[in-house]
Amino acid sequence: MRELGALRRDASALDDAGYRHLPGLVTGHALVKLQQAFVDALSPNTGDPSWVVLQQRLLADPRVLGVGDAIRASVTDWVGPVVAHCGDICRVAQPGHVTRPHQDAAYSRREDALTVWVAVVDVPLHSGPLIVWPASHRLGLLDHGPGESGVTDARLTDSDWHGGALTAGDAIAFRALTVHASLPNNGSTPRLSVDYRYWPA
Ligand SMILES: O=C(O)CCC(=O)C(=O)O
Repeated sequence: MRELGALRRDASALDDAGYRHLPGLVTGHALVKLQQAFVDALSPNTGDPSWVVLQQRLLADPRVLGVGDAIRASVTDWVGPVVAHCGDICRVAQPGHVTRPHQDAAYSRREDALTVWVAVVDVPLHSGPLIVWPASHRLGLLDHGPGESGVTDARLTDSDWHGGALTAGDAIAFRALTVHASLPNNGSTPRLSVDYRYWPA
């Protein structure tokens, strides 16, 4: 695996590589409030929430919505006007979790969408950061297996993945056709993140 970092930070990366690495995209009060929203939603006082309940709590939370709205301004600079909150997901990836390689367009059917995945906590390699297959958006929509089994394309085994440890507030923006996955969370704590999704306006 090669580092995301220095390679793909420039604005043209979304077209060339299908992703853009955005260290420190969310900082200061906005980051603290986003983290607190997760703490509140996961508080033992409110019970162990199911996936649906967690999404209902967090996706209606102004601290989560506010970050997505702020990122929309940047996304508009990169790709033109977009609509925010088009299928956002707040993730609590428990120890043992791994996300199989997939393209979001296989599920959303929106090849023109853009995702901005934000680390809510520090994500060292052993906690399962997001990784991307660079330039895979140029391959078109690939075959996906049933359920969440992901991409079945044989080229996957030879692909050169980009990824690395992330700090809270770091983000990766990627196109809906860019194949992405996560490393396994081999840590002892949940890996928290939000994927904000944007569609052309
Ligand atoms: O956070 C993950 O493990 C997966 C994220 C993802 O698939 C996405 O943002 O589309």
